Amino acid sequence: MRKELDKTLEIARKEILEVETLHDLMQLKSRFVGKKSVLNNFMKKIGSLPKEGRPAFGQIVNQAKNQLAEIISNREIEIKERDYKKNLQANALDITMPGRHREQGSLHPITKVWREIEDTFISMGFEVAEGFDIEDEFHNFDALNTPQDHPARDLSDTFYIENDVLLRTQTSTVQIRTMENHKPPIKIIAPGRCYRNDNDASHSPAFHQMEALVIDEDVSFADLKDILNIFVKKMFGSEIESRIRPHFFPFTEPSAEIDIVCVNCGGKGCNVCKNQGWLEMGGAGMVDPNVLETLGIDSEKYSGYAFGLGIDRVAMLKYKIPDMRLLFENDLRFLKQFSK
Ligand code: 2NM
Repeated sequence: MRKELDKTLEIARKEILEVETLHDLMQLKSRFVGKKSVLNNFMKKIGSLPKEGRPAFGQIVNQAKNQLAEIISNREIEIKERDYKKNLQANALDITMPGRHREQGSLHPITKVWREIEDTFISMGFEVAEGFDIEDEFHNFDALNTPQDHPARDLSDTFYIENDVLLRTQTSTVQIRTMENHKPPIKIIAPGRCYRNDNDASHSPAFHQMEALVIDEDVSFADLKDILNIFVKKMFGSEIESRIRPHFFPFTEPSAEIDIVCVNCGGKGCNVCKNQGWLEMGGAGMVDPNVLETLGIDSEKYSGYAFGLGIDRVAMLKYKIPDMRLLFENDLRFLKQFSK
């Protein structure tokens, strides 16, 4: 029986050391050291031995059982460690890889400049007025003292939807509606989208304007120059000079165009300002008495100034954007430069 036991132990050790999975190991465990195991069978057979040999053999079987149990538990630790390492390797995480991040959006440069201009005038006591993109000829032309044969009324300049229905060519329509509905004093800005049949590097068929209107007693051209000067310095910096040049608009008299010193060359002359040293930013003037009277405002008692700025043009000047079309292409490589 001793020989049989040794043989069994030898087989058990070999099988335990060769077993590869935890599952198979547990089967070996129950086969060799469990309740119905081979070693328990040896215990049961003790009775068939001569009496004096029984205790010694019992001890031997017990020792063998303990030994096997230890080998099994060592093998179990080995297998578990091996599986753990395998698992770590299979699911390895490279903590040096860049993380996945959410892209941060940003305001469009036109929106930024729009809000900045708006805030500047609000801080000087202006209210923001809004109107309609689709207008009639009275509010877009007639009330603005624009003659019937003025070229701006041409199909080639204005988008007509049908007879007497058109896309506004300037936001002056908003000032006209304000004068229709409110008595002076009036102090408003009218930001919004305008439409003209024009399309090149410095003109977009849908562009943005900010027009202002101030009407009160004793409003003078000096007040107009003052407010424009304050605006330019707030928008572009205190060192930036501006000037006004005589011009003509049907709705203002006298009229002027507003220039600022070229932000690119500082006035020396470059390709941005076409060697002029100055860049055009908008138009301005004293509201023509005809316009006031048409809207029932006493032009003997009241006077006013108005001006209009191209928001897109201001954005181009401020950010040195060479082509207006860049503002409307929505190319992320361009827009991302304004995310700060
Ligand atoms: C400009 C330039 C000069 C203007 C005039 C008026 C109104 F309604 F009062 F007559 N609104 N806007 C005006 C004057 C607009 O834009 C270049």
